[in-house]
Amino acid sequence: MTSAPRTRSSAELIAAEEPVLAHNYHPLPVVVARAEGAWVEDVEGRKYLDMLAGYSALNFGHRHPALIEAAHRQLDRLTLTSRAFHNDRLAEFAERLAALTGLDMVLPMNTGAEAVESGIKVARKWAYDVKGVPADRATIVVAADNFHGRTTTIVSFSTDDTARAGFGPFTPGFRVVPYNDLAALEEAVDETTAAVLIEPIQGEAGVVIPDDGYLAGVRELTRRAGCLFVADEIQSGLGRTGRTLAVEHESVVPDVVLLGKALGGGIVPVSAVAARREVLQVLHPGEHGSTFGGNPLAAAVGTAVVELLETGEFQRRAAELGVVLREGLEALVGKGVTGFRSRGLWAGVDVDPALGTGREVSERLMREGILVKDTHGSTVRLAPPLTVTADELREALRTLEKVLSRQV
Ligand code: IF1
Repeated sequence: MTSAPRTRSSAELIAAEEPVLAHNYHPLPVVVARAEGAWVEDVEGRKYLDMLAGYSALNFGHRHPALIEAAHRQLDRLTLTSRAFHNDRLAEFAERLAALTGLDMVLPMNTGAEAVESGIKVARKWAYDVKGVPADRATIVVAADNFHGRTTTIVSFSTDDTARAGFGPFTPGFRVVPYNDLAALEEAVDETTAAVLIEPIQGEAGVVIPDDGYLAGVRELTRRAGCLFVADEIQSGLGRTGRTLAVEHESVVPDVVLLGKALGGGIVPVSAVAARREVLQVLHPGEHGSTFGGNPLAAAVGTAVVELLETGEFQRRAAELGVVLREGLEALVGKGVTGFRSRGLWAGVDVDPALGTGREVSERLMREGILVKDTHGSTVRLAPPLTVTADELREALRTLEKVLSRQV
């Protein structure tokens, strides 16, 4: 009889990764073994409050019962057909996701980057087939400090050298303008412009929230210029900011919305392009696709996610608890926090560099049982599951205060 596999310790597992796992990350030294709700547990049984939530892929917490149930039910029936055939889950997913976003059609993909790439391809094809831009001349305007994923085309328009260096040659056809600058955007848009692609709030840049009126300005400018407004809501969407989509804070409806992360409930990769009919109907059979895009397991979980969002409960929780988060952070300004930006349950917190880098603060918080991730420099991102309680939020803020006052 084979003996039960020996459970290796956290330290042994971290060491075991080193020779065999690509070093494209520098994770905090914690090895998660199980999780539920807003809490994770490491190999040794230590518990941590997860204030990162998979960079907003775990908006409904770890293993939300309704999502796990939907996944188990589908696992016992059908997991993959490819799109060579129909499956009995995809129509409902597309119907309910379109209704949730207020758009007409859906293109199901898997990762966020695939949704972004698909959005770029569809915007370009719309420019040629509908707008009449000469072949191969379409341009797309993006914002400096953007983050839209890691593919070669996407890093082609990144302004972060770490994300670009060593991956050229790059895809042409992109123009970069400063974020939150309508005049610069106006300058960059011309008759070749297929779309303006922006994050309604810039996540990796440190939760950068544009001035009130910026999103409405982008909407008006793109309408006037006859190009598409493509909103990347992969991190900002699905309840995170207190609304279903972050663009709703300015009552703006883009032509195209890109979704991912939480759309898969933290269980399977699910992403999508949701768009006006005029845009997505430029795609004809054989022109785009994906082996797993729209698979029945993803569609079943995605539908369960949409169902959770249809009630508005998670959006209300993010808005209400966002007040607790904001008030808690306001109380820390001058006590190690030099500034912060927050909307709903999402905050970028700038820590006094004299107290340490974002990474050092994250490590101190980890030792105190709180998991967060730094972005750049001394900014720490807070994005707990939307299921977090007010008490858990206050505990995290108290721990942040303790860490910043160097009591630990
Ligand atoms: C990692 C942060 C990074 C995104 C937006 C598309 C994508 C993302 C607005 C691509 C992904 C993830 C990638 C992940 C860490 C996280 C992230 F911004 F959220 F913090 F890297 F910058 N649009 N963001 O935020 O989606 O292909 O990853 O599914 O570890 O790289 P993806």
